[in-house]
Amino acid sequence: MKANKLRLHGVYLAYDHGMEHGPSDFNEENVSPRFVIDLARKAEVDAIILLKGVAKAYYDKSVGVPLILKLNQKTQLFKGEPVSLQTCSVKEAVRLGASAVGYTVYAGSRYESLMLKEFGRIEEEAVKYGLPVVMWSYPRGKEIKDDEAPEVVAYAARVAMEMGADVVKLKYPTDESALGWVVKSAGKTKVFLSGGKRLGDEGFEEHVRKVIAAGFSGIAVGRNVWQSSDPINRLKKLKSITG
Ligand code: FBP
Repeated sequence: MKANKLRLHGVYLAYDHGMEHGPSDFNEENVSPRFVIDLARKAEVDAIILLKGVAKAYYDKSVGVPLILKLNQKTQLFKGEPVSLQTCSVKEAVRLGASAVGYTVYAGSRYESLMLKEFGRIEEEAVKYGLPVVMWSYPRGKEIKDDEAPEVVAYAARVAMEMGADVVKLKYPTDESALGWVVKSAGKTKVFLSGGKRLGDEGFEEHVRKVIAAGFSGIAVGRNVWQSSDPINRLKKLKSITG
């Protein structure tokens, strides 16, 4: 399957929550991967983010939206130090039509070295296939007291840059004046905002305006879109802000 090229800018729609959080994030409509993939198609988002099971069963190139296939995953059922290891190869991602691969690194966890090692290998393999690599850079673990502290978010940006990620997905820092420093810390790595729990529509749009003004390239959002009562118009509005 020949993949569509990923634009390193704009709005990516995340839908890996069934595994990461469990189906409690969903309602009768958005529990269906078909419903969310259809949203992505109708709103012409810049990418959809899936894990391999949903991609295998529901995605093909007729969707017309580039796929970012996330290669590692974990559940919330395990309560130990955060660790998420690879469950899908780059080769399989290519076979499933991916335009890019993604991977979450929990820097600060006692298992960070395992994730950094896997990310390093994946990045080298992705380069061979000509695929961009997206890092979910989420410092976490018992040593991380506040994962949204500005210095922690900036460190997360730097980790992605030092590891060769093309795009990094970050939490919104608690001090907005740090947004510019976060972007600088990422160097040439494009910075995307991670959506988080559902805020009011206006509250979330305000965050998106601020990060774009600070030099972020886009957003990778899930719940703030598909948990809304009008997800297509939400996406269109967010796209008009990111450009
Ligand atoms: P949301 O916009 O819904 O927060 O999705 C972004 C995302 O990074 C998902 O890709 C991932 O499943 C989830 O957030 C991880 O959330 P958590 O911070 O709870 O690990």
